[in-house]
Amino acid sequence: MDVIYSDDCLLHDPPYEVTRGVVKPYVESPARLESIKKFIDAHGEFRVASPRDYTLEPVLAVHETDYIQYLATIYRDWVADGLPPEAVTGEAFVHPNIVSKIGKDIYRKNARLSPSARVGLYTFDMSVAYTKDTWRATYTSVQIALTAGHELTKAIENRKQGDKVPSIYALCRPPGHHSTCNVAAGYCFINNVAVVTRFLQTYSLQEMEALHKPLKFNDIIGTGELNTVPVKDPKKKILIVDIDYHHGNGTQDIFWEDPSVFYISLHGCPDYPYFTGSTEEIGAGPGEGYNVNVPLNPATTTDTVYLDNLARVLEDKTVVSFDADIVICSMGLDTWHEDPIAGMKGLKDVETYFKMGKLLKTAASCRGKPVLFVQEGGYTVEKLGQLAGRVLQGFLDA
Ligand code: SP5
Ligand code: ZN
Repeated sequence: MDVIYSDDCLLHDPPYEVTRGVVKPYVESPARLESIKKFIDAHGEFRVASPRDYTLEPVLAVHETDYIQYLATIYRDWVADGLPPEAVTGEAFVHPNIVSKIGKDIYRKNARLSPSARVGLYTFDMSVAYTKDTWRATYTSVQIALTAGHELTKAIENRKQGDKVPSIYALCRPPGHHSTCNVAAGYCFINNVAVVTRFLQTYSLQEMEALHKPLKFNDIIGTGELNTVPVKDPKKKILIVDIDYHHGNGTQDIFWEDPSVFYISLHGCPDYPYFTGSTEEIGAGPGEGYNVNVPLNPATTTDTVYLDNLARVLEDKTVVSFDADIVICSMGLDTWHEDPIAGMKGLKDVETYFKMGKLLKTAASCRGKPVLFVQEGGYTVEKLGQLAGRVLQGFLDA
């Protein structure tokens, strides 16, 4: 299996976060990625390659231009304002009940006046911190997902009868599934899975070939307005299976009204991000019925309970009849019982991860379908290589 990876993802290294009133070392650390990379390097079935650059065009098909400008400039503006250079963090957040009467145009204009206000406009919580190199790592992270999307498309188009099912792993950080089109949340800035979903749906192989160039970090500071990109019709159906411990509120939000993307999430409940993730959330308009949440009680979820739920949802007839062209796995590894910020109490067997990978190949909704694995959360640093590796090996083995 090809694995797309870059050392530039290690550059994002905030000193701290605030969790429940306590200042702690930033949990989403570069060491996480190094642990996984070590496992990948030690196992012959994986081949590591570097990302290419697909520009910001596919990113702007998902995220608001203002938001991307913000990600690229906030650190500079914060420091220029005399604020602490260690990290940018939120102070006041734009709670809906504070601004409901004055309307979006006015509060957005007000927020432009200070960096702190901009952080509050575009950030959900206090586990988000921006440093000098956050934009660079974030840019690289999404280019890793896009490179993986391009490689997978090549493998799909060149697939001959008898060839094994195409699969690839985007080994990236920062993760993405909490970020919406204009909000950073839960260590996530750009929604890597959402961007590569749209890329796979709307770019032909020829367009992918024409777009890419050697990776050159796009420091868009000072280049003025970014172009907004025209909306293109989705030509492929994507099934997203989010196995991160946390609900992928961002991915759900982005595809809420979209019947071409089926979003499934298994997650601990009640827990962060708190306001989303119930079974009632099924999508809306044409997207109604294309969003399935499986909240699980972290205190009572065991290896068997987890696998039974994953199997059940992947065998569900609405998911099977959706008949996806491609499956994307939002691969969080924070379900592990020892995870410092998450974890299902009874999920204790590493072989459960092998079985998760296997299900992504054998379940009726996934059988024969190409799979793109994209790294999300997971914080038991020393264990992560093994957990990631077993998911991928479970897929390869089945
Ligand atoms: C990508 C990802 O996994 N993001 C997670 C962000 C979580 N940030 C808030 C952490 C809150 C810690 N809650 C402790 C609950 C213990 N059950
Ligand atoms: Zn998570």
